[in-house]
Amino acid sequence: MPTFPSSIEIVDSHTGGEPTRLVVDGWPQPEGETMEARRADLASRWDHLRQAVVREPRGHDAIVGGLLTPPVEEGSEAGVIFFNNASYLGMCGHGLIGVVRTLEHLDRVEPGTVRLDTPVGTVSAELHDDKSVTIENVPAWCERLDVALSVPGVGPIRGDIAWGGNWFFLAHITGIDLGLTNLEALTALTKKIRAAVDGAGRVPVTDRELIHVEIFGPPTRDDADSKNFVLCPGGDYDRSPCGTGVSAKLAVLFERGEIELGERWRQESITGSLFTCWLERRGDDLVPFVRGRAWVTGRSTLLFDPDDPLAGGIGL
Ligand code: PYC
Repeated sequence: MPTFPSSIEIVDSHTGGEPTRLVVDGWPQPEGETMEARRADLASRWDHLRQAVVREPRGHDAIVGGLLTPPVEEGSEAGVIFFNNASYLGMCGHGLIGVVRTLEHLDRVEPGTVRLDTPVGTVSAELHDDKSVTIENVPAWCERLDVALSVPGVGPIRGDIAWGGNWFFLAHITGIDLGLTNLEALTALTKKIRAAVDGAGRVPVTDRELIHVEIFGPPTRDDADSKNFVLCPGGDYDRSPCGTGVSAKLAVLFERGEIELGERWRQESITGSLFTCWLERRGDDLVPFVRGRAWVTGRSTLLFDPDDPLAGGIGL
């Protein structure tokens, strides 16, 4: 029988519309010398807490959760393991921006640089005086361009596979309305594409379930270069422009020779929020930078009554 603590302390925020729920106390710490080991320990021993914190009735499908841990690297402020209604994430761009604002809210950081350890590497972030945050993400790369896929109910399509802290399939689909009124069709289409990508075994097996699907189109804001729709692994869509998704997009644009190092790319989300992003080179690595804003929306105590049959959340 899974056991629950009597309470868990959380701070909620949103980054460009996408929620982050940071667990700051009450959750037994996972064991391990590395963040990857801690994520594996969390998944094997405390997965019921992941589900309880982000799923209904305490959460909802759009929430990305984060568990704050002690750091593993010298000079880091903390570690963070991101998760959602379906599984665990490598990195999370909007989530990291939310974590930095949350740490500021908790008086743990001030404007300046802060380093945070994640299961896929240490990420540096700059909290600016205007409260926006720039993250220096883990290196991004383009795995494969122009992958041909046959999508049942859609037909043949092409797309690129890239890593930006999570795996992404960037579908070449044009002429579809990227408006909030078209969410149902966008979700149905990207779910079909994801099933076809999974079925084709195009990404490393252990990460296959973490594939996100992105579609791009013309922006609606004058100050943006592109607008996107991003399907997350749990079946809901990203309300922000997706920090790891735009990192993957930059890697593809660079591979195609469509963007230069340092050149700004302004990515609009389906909700109209904006991230400003660019690439820099560090040795052989292409490092994406993503600047956006988050707002703290709540601070609460989740309660777990031993009598509650839904203490562990409602399954998918
Ligand atoms: O911002 O990287 C991101 C992200 C991943 C899933 C939801 N948001």
